[in-house]
Amino acid sequence: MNLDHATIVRLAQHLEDCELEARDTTKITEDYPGMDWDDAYAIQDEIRRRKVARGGRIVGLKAGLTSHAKMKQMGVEIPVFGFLADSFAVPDGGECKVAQLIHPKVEPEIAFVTKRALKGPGCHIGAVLAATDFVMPGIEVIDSRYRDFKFDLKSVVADNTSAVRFVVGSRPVAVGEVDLRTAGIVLEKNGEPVAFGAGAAVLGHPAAAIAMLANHLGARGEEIPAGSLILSGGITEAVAVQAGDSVCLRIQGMGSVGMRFV
Ligand code: OOG
Ligand code: MG
Repeated sequence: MNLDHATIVRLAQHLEDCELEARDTTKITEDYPGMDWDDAYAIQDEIRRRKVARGGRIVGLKAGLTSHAKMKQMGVEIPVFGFLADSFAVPDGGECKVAQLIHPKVEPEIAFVTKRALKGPGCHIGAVLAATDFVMPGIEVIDSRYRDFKFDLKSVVADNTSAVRFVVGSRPVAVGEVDLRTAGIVLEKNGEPVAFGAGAAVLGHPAAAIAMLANHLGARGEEIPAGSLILSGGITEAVAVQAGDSVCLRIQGMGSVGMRFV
């Protein structure tokens, strides 16, 4: 680690204030070019600690930048991991208030819910499928705190991988009932199809993103607890939304999920 504890606390407070006050900022690596991966995850952990200290609950985890479409859109090369807080959850068909956000975009994702803990190293797709209780369609709303969504990987990790809101479908599907590689997806905005893909866009199989998360946590002596909700990452490029828009994600064999922006 290259940053001292006081700097980590200050940067976490700064980024979380930007989230809560819906204002953007410059990339933190501009001021701290020597920041390393451990510093970046330590800042994210401090944001998580702040939310829990205020009575918030961590309700899930997320993988991001797990598809080539997303990596290309953001100009980066490896996946990143973050957390989902209770305050991020929107009910299926519910409203998301744009005034609380900076420049929201939506991503079509496959959500996993685990029935057993997953621990790396050595976690693989088979272990993930065996530990998965069910899967559901999910839409993640991302809202990078960085101006114009311009970031590098360490800055985005510190910023809890742009997480801000999410919605998951209400019909759980057993993981054996659907081929998550070939399952087709359509993301609609205001009734128009705007992005298409299939589960395999995420690392060949979305369960591979969950295995990577378990291996990432394993290297830090942590695990994915049983009963976790995990977003496996955007299947297509993220789509910008504004007040008045409604979005719906349909996944073959898994039903649909939607939300409105007001
Ligand atoms: C980083 C978060 C990406 C995903 O699903 O790929 C992400 C960003 O693009 O702002 O959540
Ligand atoms: Mg995402």
